[in-house]
Amino acid sequence: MKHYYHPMSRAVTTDWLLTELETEHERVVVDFLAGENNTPEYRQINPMGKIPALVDGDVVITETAAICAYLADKFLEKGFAPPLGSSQRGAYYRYLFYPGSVLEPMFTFQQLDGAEVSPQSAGWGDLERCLATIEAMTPETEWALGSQFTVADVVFGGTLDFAMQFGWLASPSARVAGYVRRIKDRPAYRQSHDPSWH
Ligand SMILES: N[C@@H](CCC(=O)N[C@@H](CS)C(=O)NCC(=O)O)C(=O)O
Repeated sequence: MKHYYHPMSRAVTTDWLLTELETEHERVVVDFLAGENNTPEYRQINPMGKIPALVDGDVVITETAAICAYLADKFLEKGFAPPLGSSQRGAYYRYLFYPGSVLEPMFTFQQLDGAEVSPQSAGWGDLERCLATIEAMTPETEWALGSQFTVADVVFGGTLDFAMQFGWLASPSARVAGYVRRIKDRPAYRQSHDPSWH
């Protein structure tokens, strides 16, 4: 495994977990302060240009919490995640998702006080990087993980659909628009988004 890392970054969290797991890996320092995250090679790994990233064979994982979840599952026997089916799974997911989706934006915005947010320190970077990442993560056919529709489509596709409806994603590419169309064509989607219900 290759861990793309910098000591002054969120990658210390993933480094910490790798250390707890006592697992062998290669540490690749990406000096984002010197712009090493902006090379085409690194953007291939993470179109967001963010660290950390973990490459395990063919598998590329970005986002601190996703990397931690992946490692916990890969080394399930080490006990860093409650087993599938355990009632603790609910609390576990909450601890994983709440920091990135709620705490980080809240703390970042409350620091602003009229100043502009720095794309280098804000986890969400900027619109341009997000659009490139959405493009890279959107499947050209079928679903996020291939032929099987999964929760990845419900969460990721559902967010894209929401963003289109609210005009946040004003000019989606044909690839994104096609994916959202496939999402909207699902009978369960239609049932739960039935306008007559309101
Ligand atoms: N949501 C991402 C955020 C990662 C992030 O913002 N990393 C910063 C360092 S702490 C970074 O790579 N900044 C470089 C840049 O955006 O140019 C995660 O949790 O992994």
